[in-house]
Amino acid sequence: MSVYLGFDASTQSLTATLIHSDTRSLIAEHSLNYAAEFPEYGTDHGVLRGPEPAVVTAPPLMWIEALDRMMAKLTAEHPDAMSRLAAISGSAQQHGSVYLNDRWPSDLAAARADQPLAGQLPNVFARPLAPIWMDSSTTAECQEIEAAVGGADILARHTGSRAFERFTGPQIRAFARRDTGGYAATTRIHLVSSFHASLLAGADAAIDVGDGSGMNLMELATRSWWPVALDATAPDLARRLPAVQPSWTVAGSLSPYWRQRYNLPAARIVVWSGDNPCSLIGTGLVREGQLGISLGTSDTVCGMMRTLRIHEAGIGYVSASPTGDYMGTTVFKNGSLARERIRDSYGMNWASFSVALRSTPPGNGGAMLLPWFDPEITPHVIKPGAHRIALEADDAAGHVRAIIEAQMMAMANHTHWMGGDTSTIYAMGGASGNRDVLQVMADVFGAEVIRSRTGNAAALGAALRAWHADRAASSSPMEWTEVVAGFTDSDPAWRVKPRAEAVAVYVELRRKYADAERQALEKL
Ligand code: XUL
Repeated sequence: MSVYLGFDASTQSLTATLIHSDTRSLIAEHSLNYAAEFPEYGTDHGVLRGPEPAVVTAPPLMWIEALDRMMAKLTAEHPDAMSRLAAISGSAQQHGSVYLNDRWPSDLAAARADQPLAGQLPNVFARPLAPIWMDSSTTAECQEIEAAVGGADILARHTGSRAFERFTGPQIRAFARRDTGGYAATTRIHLVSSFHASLLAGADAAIDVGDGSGMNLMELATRSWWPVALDATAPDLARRLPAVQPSWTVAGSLSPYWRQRYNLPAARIVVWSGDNPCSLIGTGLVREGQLGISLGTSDTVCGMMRTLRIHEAGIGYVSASPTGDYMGTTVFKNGSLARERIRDSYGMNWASFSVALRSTPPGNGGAMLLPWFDPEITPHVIKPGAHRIALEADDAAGHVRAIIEAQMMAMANHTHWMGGDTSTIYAMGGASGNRDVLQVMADVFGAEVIRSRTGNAAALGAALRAWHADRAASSSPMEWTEVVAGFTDSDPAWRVKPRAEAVAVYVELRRKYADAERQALEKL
């Protein structure tokens, strides 16, 4: 009986999903919330914001502690399953980068099993904090990189996207410029994903092509680092980056630290990937054209593509997918934190939030909100601010409907470029557990919305990737459709159909919303 473990190191929490491959069943799913479990790091929802609001980081030491605590929990609660672990992989928030110095390889390899790992790695960082995907402070670097490679369209054609503030290349350039000493001391730059995989393997793990696509550094056609982009980004970058490898690469086996500390077998460590590529697998979207919407810290719309389709003007981005194909992704930064902001500012909980949604009509009587509380990725908004249109400040229920309608309309309006079949939408992520939210999604898209049974698609996707890679490494490869079968079936109780009258309202309202967006952007 083989057991596979998938992690999801997301912005706000670390989740672990354990599966049995033989019985195609879920053994367990556990989550640790960073802010609640590790208050000593002082994060707010897992992130740190400095005096400059555009700068957003997270402490990598906290991630190490979380990995240790999760392993302790899993082995205490599921000793039998953990003793049969065949392979482990993971998913992580994309784009974030970890800067390590020359002590990293030796201190990691020498870690002793009788002491926690974080306490043994305080000196391996060339930069104590990791910039993450929510950072929007690198507009100048984006422009410089685009200019140096010959233009935004050329960068998009080669790497899958124009330069985005949160992408790793612009972030590396900003660090190399703002802290030349820190950059000089950096001998290795990992993504959040490859950093976690390295911790498990006890040595540098490769960056997978899926997460590597979110850096503005990898050439999609060859799936290797693009020297022109490396040169445009920072001096002597090639030697600081790990290799980039297919998503089913085995990076090594579980290091002695974990084996001895938790009495675990030498499970294969499969390279980690980004949360969006992993969610695609965990929702079973392995066929061309199926569109998935994840309602998480960020809201994202993803779909698998067999052939490359680039959005050169740069609304969304294209990456290599874990299946070996391509995937399109469009990201909306004001996701769950914006929903929570409305919930909290009107003293609601999720139950009263739902009541408010049900008590307001589709179209909200013409009241609208452009919910750019944080700088927005889609559309590109650097100067944050929410814009209310015919919406009274004290109208609590109106705000609830306005935020959900705005998020759904923005997603529907900005994702045409991905092509794809919008007659059925696969919903995932925390807020997909709210049927009233899914009803708005169904009505705005005019599509049936299906929710998969799994709570955490990214962690499940990581566990399934571990299984797929383990079989490939054992010379008995499986087709992706076979890997996901049974695990990613939709829940018949969670199929939400569009209502014709509401669909008609949104056909009109989506145009008005697009106009309102355009006007607001012109004034910024
Ligand atoms: C993707 C993106 C976010 C993060 C965090 O481009 O920035 O979805 O991966 O979830």
